[in-house]
Amino acid sequence: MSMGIRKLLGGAVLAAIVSTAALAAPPPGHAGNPVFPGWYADPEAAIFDNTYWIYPTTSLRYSEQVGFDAFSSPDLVHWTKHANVLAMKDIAWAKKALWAPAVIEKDGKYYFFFAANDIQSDKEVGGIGVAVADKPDGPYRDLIGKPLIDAFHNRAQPIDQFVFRDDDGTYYMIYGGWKHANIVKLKPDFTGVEPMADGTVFKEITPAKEYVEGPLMFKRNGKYYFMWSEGGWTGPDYSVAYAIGDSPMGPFKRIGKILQQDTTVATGAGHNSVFHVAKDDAWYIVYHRHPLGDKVGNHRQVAIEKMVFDNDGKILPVVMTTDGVEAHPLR
Ligand code: FUB
Repeated sequence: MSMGIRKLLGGAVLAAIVSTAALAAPPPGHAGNPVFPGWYADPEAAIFDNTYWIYPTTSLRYSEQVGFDAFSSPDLVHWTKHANVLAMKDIAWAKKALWAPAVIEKDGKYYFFFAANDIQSDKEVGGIGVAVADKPDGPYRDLIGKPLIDAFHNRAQPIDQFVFRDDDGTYYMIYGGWKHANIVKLKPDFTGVEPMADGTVFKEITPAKEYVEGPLMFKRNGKYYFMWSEGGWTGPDYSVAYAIGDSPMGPFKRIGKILQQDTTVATGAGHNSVFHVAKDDAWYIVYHRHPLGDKVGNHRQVAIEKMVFDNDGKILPVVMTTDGVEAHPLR
């Protein structure tokens, strides 16, 4: 669309037209964005047994945010919904709201880490919990009957956990809201945390003053990539930035934003995770965003785009689309 036509139409009309276009069918062989219907956020991306999985937050009012759905796909285009794989009624200590899954497989079991109750101080019960199942789609049951992390450490709210397995088989959890990020070493059976080599249990790795929440870590060519969200999740400026370090503990220096609103596509793009397809080294960023012109904070939808690195290993700015990615079968 030319700039002249854009000006003629004005922002509101253009937003309505673009929103309608977003509902149109994607080109053949493309996933389309959002990738599945419904208000969902904080997507956790995982590949289990040659199948793509996305575990999102159900983005509703707290009183309705009482369970998790999961989505699976053989090719990034065709998605199957698995309803209510973990429910609040099966977590005795969870009373208020559930969000931000992190799901891993170990020794044939699936571990589902989640945040519950949105605790505002150490006086409240809640924090980060863990559930276990025999299949990726559950049913998941609470592993330890209490939160795994139940208090503030280094001023980090115990939410938004991500579990990272290093090459030596050590599992770390990176987590934290309220502008602080911690890393902890998980016990091999995930029933708790244990001290790291230097004796620290809760090590702060907040990478920059802009850090807000939604941390994620992955390793590529021997380097540790740390991604996180900045801005407020209910508004348009929510975005994703990253750093690269030589160890899971950093130090991490912010390189810059790689995903942010595009006023012709969507706003509030953040809280991401990634798919890495080992067979052809393809990378995808999975994130949530608000539809254009929609000011309701919980109106978040899950989208996927290609994630591309330059020759120096830097992540190129992500281009948000409504077409979504092309089919990428795993089998
Ligand atoms: O979905 C609830 C909150 O929204 C998450 O904890 C944040 O990361 C933000 O995405």
